[in-house]
Amino acid sequence: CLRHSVGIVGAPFNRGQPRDGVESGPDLIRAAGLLQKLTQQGCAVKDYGNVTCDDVPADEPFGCVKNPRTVGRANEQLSHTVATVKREGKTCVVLGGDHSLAIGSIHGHASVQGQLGVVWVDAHADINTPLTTPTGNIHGQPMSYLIHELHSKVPVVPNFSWIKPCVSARDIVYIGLRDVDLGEHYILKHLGIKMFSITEVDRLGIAKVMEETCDHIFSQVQKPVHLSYDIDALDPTVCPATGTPVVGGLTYREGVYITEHICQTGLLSAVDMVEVNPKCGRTDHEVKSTVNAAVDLILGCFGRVREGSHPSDYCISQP
Ligand code: B3U
Ligand code: MN
Ligand code: MN
Repeated sequence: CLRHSVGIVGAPFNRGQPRDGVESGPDLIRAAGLLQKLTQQGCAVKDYGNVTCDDVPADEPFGCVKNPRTVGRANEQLSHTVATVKREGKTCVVLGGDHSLAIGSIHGHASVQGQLGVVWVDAHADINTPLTTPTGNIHGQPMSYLIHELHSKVPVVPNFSWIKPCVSARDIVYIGLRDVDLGEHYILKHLGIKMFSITEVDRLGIAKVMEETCDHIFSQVQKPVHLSYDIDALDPTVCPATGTPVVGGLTYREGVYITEHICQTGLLSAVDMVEVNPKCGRTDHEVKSTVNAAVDLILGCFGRVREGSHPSDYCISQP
């Protein structure tokens, strides 16, 4: 049995989208007992604290891209922190914050590990370029800055010049998509990116989806996996406290199954858990349900199994 060594990084980024509240994600997920629960299930856990996301003054839009300098600077810091966690030999967990943090998280991860497989679990593809984005929100764009094949299509945004594309289109798998923009759909099809929209989850079942996900990611060589998990992939009945909920999402069970299956590969190297926004919950129950799901998804990444588990030295007492 593997003893996971886990490094937690908080990234309270909120400038990749317009809503307040998502910056509380890291501390809420910690307050729900994440570190204690990971420790209880046998992980060695180190908390690296939060990466700050200070507003850069006079951060004028670049074209229609909003808050470019603030988001660019914060991600540069995050990239360095994630690289430190990876150099120290731990599986990195980045707690968001909005999904723009995937820029720094994946960049920092790849800077140490080289070629990665990326599993992106989300209602959205987050692959708009600065030129295709319908909203200007950078949380809808992170993948476009990271993919080699899109490099010539992406202009250099202020404070983004440190980014080097580090992921190949063939090493990406999407799961749970159900709200994809026109430009994004073109990019996904044009680059032949593997995707299991919620329709494929319905057709195949989550077990087959995960089998095929791993077949795809590991088809050439075994490589470290970066799991970028947007809580809005889950159905809003389970996870309503998020900025852009989309009906018809993954069930809690499908969501957890994804983490259990990736854990089983033994190649999980970094996880992002993003877009928990308490201010988008209408009741305390809605917020708790969302935060608890985020915690359970992370626990599933590190060996929690639903049938129960026992230490190898456990014996029941004799009468
Ligand atoms: N695709 C849209 C909407 C969106 C993306 N990610 C979220 N919403 N959470 C966009 O803004 O690019
Ligand atoms: Mn999303
Ligand atoms: Mn997302």
